[in-house]
Amino acid sequence: MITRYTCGTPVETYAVTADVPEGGALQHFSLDSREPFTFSCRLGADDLIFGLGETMRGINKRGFRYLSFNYDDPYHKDEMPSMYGSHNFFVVDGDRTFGAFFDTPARVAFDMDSAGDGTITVSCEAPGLCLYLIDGTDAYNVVKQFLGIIGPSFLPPLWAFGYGQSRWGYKSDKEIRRVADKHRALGIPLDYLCMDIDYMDRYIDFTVNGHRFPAMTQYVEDMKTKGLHLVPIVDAGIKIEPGNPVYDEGIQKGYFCTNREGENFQAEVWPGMTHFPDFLRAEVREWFGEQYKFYTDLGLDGFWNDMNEPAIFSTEYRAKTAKPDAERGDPVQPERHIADFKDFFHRLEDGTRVSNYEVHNIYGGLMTRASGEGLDRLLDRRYLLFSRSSYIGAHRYGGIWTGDNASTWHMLRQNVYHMPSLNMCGFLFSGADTGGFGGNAGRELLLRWLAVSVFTPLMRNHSALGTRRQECYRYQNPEDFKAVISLRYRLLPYLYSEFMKAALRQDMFILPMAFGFLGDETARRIEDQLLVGESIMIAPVLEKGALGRKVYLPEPMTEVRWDGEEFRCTGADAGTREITVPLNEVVFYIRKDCLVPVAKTTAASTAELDLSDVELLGTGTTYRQYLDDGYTKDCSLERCTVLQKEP
Ligand code: MIG
Repeated sequence: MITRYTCGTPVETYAVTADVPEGGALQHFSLDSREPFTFSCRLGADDLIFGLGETMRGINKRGFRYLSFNYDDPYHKDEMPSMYGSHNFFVVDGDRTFGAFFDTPARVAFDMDSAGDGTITVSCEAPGLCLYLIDGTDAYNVVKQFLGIIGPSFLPPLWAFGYGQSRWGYKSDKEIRRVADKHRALGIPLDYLCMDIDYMDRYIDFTVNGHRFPAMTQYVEDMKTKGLHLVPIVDAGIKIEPGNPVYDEGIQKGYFCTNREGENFQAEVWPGMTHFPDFLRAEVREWFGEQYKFYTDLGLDGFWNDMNEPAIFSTEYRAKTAKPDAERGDPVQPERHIADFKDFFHRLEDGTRVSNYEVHNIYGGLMTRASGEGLDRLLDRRYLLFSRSSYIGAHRYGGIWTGDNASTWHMLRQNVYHMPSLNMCGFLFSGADTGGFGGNAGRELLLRWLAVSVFTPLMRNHSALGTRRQECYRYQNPEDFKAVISLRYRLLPYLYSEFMKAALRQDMFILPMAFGFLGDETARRIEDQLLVGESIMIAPVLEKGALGRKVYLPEPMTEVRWDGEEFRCTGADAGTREITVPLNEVVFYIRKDCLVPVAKTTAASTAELDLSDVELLGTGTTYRQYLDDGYTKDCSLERCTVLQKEP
């Protein structure tokens, strides 16, 4: 049961697509103050809290504070209050089981019992908000109801589930081609390569640097014949440069955000001084979406939206007004994180002006919507789109990646924690920078990270300028990397099918153990094992130097060991066991009475993969496989066929 509780005059966020009735008296929370709107609720001693999407720390969010205020901070540490996205939905699981979604584009602070006295406090700095409250039989049931009101997930093409290689610093078509050739020569599967900001002319969106990429159309075509897609980055800001048609038209039509004085807001980002498109208006979104024609005309069908929190290097207003943090007394967020957004204004559909500070968290998600809707008009096939910033609802238009993590064991673990939390908020197509963005990835870390990424929808190796080169072939024994990545391709008949079924049913793809084994107290608290689709449980090795790990099985399962060549299946009893996992192997589990279809051979790219030529692993008797050509927009559960295991 879902009800809505409206406070003040909320700004439209487009998160909820269903018509949810107003519920009368406030349930579960008490409203303690109206400025800011502050809600509190009491927890039972053993209650857990799930949700909050892209936030740091574990799957159970209890015991800490979090903040929704999209921000680009490349130093991810547990204490950082907010990341790139705002996902204001959580579920209390315990004495009472209910979900709450605080739908507001403004800053929201969540104190999830940081004092340890059993209190949740949520403060919303907005003149209005809608609070959606969901009652359900268990936490998973609550999440499914929530996913039901925010609309279905974006559906990427099959190739987007392949392995992708990316790096900030690839300078030319030749360099990217060399990277691709190396993968092909060593038999490391690969489906796409990302082009970071250096493909552009002076970091200007919707341009190509003609010296570095002299024949882009031909290049895109050539790569496609090798089964490779190119994925350009697109930044939010438009360079101030008269003569550039996108800039000129934006100025002429009044499509950019303004400052306090009503002039176009200026901020320094990669291209120098830029203006930001006012994505809060439909007309502006439509215009921005049309600009992707520049890329689709080149034959491109994958896109990567960045810097859309928006990230800003500097503004004059910040230089003039920002007080040192010590003088401000904002306990959760440094001044430099917020000053820019108070001199940055939007015009809403009805003509009202609001500062970005008040609607900050929906900006990036609306960029995704603008590009997704544009691409939908431009292309008759599915395309890849993922974004850095997001708000709930943006999952209908594209995926997200979790931004500038680092090559550390801690961030590998965080990737595992993020996946179910993002799924609870609708972001099924997501993943982290495999191997870590900042810092230097060692061989062991990259191999263990790949073994996790095999199971995340977005599987992309990405690293920052100036860090150690992170392509698999740079490390000793590249065949070990090939072995791990090949598992992804062998598993794609299952992973693709499970993703599509979850998306079409408005369900989760990656779940916490708690959701799969209701009533099992151990499973309820486990954070380093996950469920992937309905048949697989993973228990990845997340510790440096570890030969293996301890695994908890809530029920008897099939233990599957992949050694790069074949699958070895053995029965495993319920309970706790110790497993050894060499760096070039992956162990995963198939749930009781379940099946996993695996491809009979691996492939250099998804273009060569036959999803219907499968072998069935596990002890189940039937599996419902979703199958299509990998591109069609006409997706429905009717495309499922039932596979039977021969006795
Ligand atoms: O200020 O385009 O998160 O993936 O490589 C950094 C360069 C801008 C941030 C993205 C990262 C990308 C980088 N970008």
